[in-house]
Amino acid sequence: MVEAKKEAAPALQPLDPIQEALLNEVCILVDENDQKTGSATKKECHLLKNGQSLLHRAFSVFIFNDKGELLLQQRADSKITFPDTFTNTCCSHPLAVDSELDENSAVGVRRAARRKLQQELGILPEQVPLEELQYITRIHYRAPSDEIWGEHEIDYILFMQKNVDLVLNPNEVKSVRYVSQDDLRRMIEDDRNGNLKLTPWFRLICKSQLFQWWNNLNNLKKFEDYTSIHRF
Ligand code: DMA
Ligand code: MN
Repeated sequence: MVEAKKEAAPALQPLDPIQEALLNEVCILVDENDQKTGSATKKECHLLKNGQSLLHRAFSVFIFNDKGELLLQQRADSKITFPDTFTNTCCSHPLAVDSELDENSAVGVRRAARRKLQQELGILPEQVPLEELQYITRIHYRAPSDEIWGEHEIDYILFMQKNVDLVLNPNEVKSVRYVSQDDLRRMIEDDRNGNLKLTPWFRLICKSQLFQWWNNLNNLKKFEDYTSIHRF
């Protein structure tokens, strides 16, 4: 009897089907100076090869309410990278389409942020006028998520202070909370003690300039820096 040929072991863990479909999005590849070099799928951008993944453009949004509290999200368990971790309001990638490639005043990145604020948190675009999303600066960092997936990004930091209405997308977001600076300091301590997990980029931003920016929500212009890319 001929034995049936054994199928090769699947390379990847079963993925959430909605998140797996989103791996076909096309992201923007950049060099270390954030100059566009091409494009690649979200999957290609986040699959580690020899512990490295392709450098691509991303954004991190920080929304504050009128009390000056920061809106955090806990990522859903279905997220392929960094599930169940606490992080800033919303993160994702501008796509390689004309509207989101537009580098004029980082408008492409801000359009992408408005798109994802709606898709993840149900914030209507009317509540996110592009001119209110304040672009501060860029950071360059890398972080593995597990042995298969990881991040390697030039990340645009965007701030907005506004009371927004939320309708959570459970495939993206497990929970949200508004935190004061003291609340966040306690969470940073809990992350250190292993009682909860922050995402690596949020950890880096907390450690570097977040609190300084946070203390100057009405006066952020002086921190705008569109020439440097802060490397971590
Ligand atoms: C990617 O965020 C962007 C940063 C800054 C880490 P993400 O994993 O939440 O992206 P997406 O929501 O598109 O999966
Ligand atoms: Mn990424």
